[in-house]
Amino acid sequence: MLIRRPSDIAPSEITPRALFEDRRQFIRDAGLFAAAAGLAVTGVHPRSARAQTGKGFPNLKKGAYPIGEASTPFKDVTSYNNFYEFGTGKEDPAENAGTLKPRPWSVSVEGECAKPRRWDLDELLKLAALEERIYRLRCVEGWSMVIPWVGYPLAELIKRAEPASKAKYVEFTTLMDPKQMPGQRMAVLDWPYVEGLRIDEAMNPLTLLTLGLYGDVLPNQNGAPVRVVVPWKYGFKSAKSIVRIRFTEQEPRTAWNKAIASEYGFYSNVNPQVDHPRWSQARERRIGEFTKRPTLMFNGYGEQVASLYTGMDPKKFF
Ligand SMILES: Nc1nc2c(c(=O)[nH]1)N[C@H]1C(S)=C(S)[C@@H](COP(=O)(O)O)O[C@H]1N2
Ligand SMILES: [Mo]
Repeated sequence: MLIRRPSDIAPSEITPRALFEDRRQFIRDAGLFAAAAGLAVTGVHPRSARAQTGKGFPNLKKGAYPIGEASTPFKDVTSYNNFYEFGTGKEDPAENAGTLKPRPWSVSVEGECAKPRRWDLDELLKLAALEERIYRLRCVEGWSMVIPWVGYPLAELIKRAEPASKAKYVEFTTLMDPKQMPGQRMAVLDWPYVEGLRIDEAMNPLTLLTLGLYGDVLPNQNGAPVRVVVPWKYGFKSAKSIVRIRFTEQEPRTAWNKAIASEYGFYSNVNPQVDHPRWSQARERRIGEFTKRPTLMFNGYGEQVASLYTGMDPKKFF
């Protein structure tokens, strides 16, 4: 008997395959039960993708800034990752991130602001209307994806903290816990992973506080339960599994800048005209495609963000 009754099937068995086949609209239209009966026949899916609930987010708004490009398949989005806390290989995070416990979770918002406080994950999920934002993600190593994230502008959270005039930057810190993140036992980076933005970059409506992808919660390997996504910058600026957001007067010391300052600057805006010291950034390989495509200035988001850098030399502030 191949088809099991829906009650025998954990929701987590259903979602990845449904998503891999890009049948989300079908699920919405047909209802989850019908989809469950039809799709749960085979159980092949990436292991940590089970972190998805199968329930999805109700009332997801269609997001702003459509790009009119096909999303990278769910399977690639969740099995080809950079998340050095779980190993340095692209397949390592999907294999190893099962040790991360995304609940309970909270994010402390602190530093130069009038209203510092700790936000529980459930409070963050309710803070503002969740949208689906389909963004290009360009990795500094030369590959890219298109990912349907779920979240809302980080500005929604920032404004509630009432940043002080001294708050010139925002620092993001990933969880530090070698038990949950075994890669932190290796001195690849100076843990915890830290990233940062200028406060106007952090307040830009493109900058997304991200709580999901493909219509459901974030799989562990993609930075569960909450991360930042900054689509006009190289992927490493988008810190995963964050526990702290801090307003600072000084430019944050970021993990990659500390490791190799000559190669990874604070700004790291996607720019096909500014090469990495060891390779060109002019072209990129979209995961799933064979021929390389040209890399777009600001990853294609120049209209929204170019004005943030007026008068700054991109070769100096790389
Ligand atoms: N904490 C943490 N955040 C991280 C990384 C990491 O190693 N650790 N890798 C970055 C890099 S280099 C990229 S390209 C993106 C990849 O995000 P994705 O795996 O969800 O596509 O996450 C970024 N965020
Ligand atoms: Mo990256």
